[in-house]
Amino acid sequence: MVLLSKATTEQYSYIKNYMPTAFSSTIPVVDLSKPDAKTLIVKACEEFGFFKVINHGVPMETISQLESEAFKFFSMPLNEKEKVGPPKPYGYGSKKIGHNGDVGWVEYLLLNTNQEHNFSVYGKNAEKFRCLLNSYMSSVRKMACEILELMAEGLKIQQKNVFSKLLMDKESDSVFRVNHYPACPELVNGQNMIGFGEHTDPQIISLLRSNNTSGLQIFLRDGNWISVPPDHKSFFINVGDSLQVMTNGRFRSVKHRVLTNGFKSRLSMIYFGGPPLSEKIVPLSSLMKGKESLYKEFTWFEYKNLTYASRLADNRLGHFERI
Ligand code: GA4
Repeated sequence: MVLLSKATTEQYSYIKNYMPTAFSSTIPVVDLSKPDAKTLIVKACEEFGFFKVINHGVPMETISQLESEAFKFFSMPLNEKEKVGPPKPYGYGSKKIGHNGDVGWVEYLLLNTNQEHNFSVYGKNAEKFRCLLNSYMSSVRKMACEILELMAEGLKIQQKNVFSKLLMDKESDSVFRVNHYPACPELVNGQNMIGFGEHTDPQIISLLRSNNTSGLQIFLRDGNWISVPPDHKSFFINVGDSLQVMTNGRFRSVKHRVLTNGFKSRLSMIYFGGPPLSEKIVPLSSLMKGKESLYKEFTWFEYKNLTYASRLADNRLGHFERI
């Protein structure tokens, strides 16, 4: 990544009225190997839309090897990285996020989990990178399905695979993202720059892991941002907007953002589990029990189009709320 001059950094957002937040110890931790996992998952999704997972079953070996390949990719010269092509919709991006003017102190790779990419442009380690990505993505999708099935059980839904089948569908519109946040040399009046601005994820569920560098923050219902202590061995799970709708608002998608770190670079990898484009995103009838749907009907295709036409911080679900 090219270092930015002070003049350039002025275009970037800073945290307004930034108060250093203490690392939170309130983030729920779910041990997937324990019998109470399903109850804890439901509680965490209702209260935070966010939780940490341990005993997740993704081999640490795959994780560290992929992380090291990703670091190698991002250390290549910009013109080499740009050979991957722009992130429209999949490719390499730097500083610009989406297509509507959002920027952040970040460079990234966006990949579609179902498409074969042309890895020859990824430098001499292309084949290794491709294999590691494939095995990481299939382990993480397996974990995502396991979590979604525990959710269905915890919600006492008879059809255990009601959510997970959407990720298992061969048309599932899932995305994989690798974000690299270089240590940010520019601190203005002690304020950290935004790496990735606040937003909710539009899909069903997101599974994130990072190296041991802090930066991720989540927005609590009481109106406070809290910092998520980094933990390179665990995964962090976000409820996405589509799951909020499918549970008729019982689970809430979590607003989150990433701040840059002044000293260390942060590398995160996120699997966004999405449904097929034609899927209708509606509350599950078993969760309605005579209640009205809080949302107008839409397909994932319609929601995705709206997402890509919006700015990061926009309230996308607001367009579909019944008043
Ligand atoms: C947020 C979640 C995923 O990273 C993503 C992002 C997408 C992008 O980077 O192209 C978006 C963003 C995300 C929501 C609003 C739009 C689209 C950037 C942006 C400004 C890949 C996604 O699906 O939605």
